[in-house]
Amino acid sequence: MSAVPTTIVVPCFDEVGRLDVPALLDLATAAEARVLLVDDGSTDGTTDLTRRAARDHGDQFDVLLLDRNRGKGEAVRQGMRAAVAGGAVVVGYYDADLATPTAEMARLVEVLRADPELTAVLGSRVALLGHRIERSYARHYLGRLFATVSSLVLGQAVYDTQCGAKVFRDGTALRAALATPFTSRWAFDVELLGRLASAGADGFLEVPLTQWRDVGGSKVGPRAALSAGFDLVRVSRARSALRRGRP
Ligand SMILES: Nc1nc2c(ncn2[C@@H]2O[C@H](COP(=O)(O)OP(=O)(O)OP(=O)(O)O)[C@@H](O)[C@H]2O)c(=O)[nH]1
Ligand SMILES: [Mg+2]
Repeated sequence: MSAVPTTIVVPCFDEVGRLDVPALLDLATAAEARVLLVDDGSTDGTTDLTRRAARDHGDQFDVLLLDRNRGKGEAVRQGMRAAVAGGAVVVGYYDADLATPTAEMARLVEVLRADPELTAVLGSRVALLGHRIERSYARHYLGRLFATVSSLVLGQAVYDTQCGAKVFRDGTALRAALATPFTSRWAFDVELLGRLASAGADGFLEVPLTQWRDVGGSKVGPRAALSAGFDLVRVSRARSALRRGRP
């Protein structure tokens, strides 16, 4: 284990078909971190799987069970709060589908650990020459649109708000940002970045991933994409209200 206590939160909702325990063990080893599996009210056997993983590999895995499905944002928030309350100084989140390779997530953790000035390191899916970013055109362009509007909402340029691989440093800003539930279910990454900035955090860095691939079995369909759009409007309104000094 690294000298810097580190936890990677993995939100899991009905992931019995995709949750790869050996790969997550590799991640824990490579990132010198504990992996906190947050079971988001699963009904498909994920609960048994995560419990067994934590029992068999208690030196690397923990499990947090939410009583009912709360959505990815709340699962991540609860997991990150539990991690920092348990002493983690570096805390990240990572999608259970392994769309980001474990070695890439471990690299993001290393980048944050190596530079005390950094508060957040975000994986970014940029299709650069020599990188393998395998994403359908539809998802790519929807993602570009979402990120462009998000950048306007946040008032700073972010290339990829939605990548499910991000790492943060504990501090007053992070604790403030995680204190209350996000108002949006799908745009919570944007809301988290906005809250951190409002709490005075700086030191954000996007790191282009060298590999990323779309993994089948996503539960995010067209309806969710539409809700994410409405969520952004909500986040934008909440940020304006904050600037005007109203709750
Ligand atoms: N969709 C969904 N995911 C959840 C929920 N709660 C936790 N998760 C976790 O969030 C992560 C992302 O889920 P995916 O279905 O891959 O969705 P995504 O990566 O945002 O979208 P894709 O780009 O379509 O893969 C996984 O680790 C899920 O298990 C929930 O209520 N709904
Ligand atoms: Mg995914």
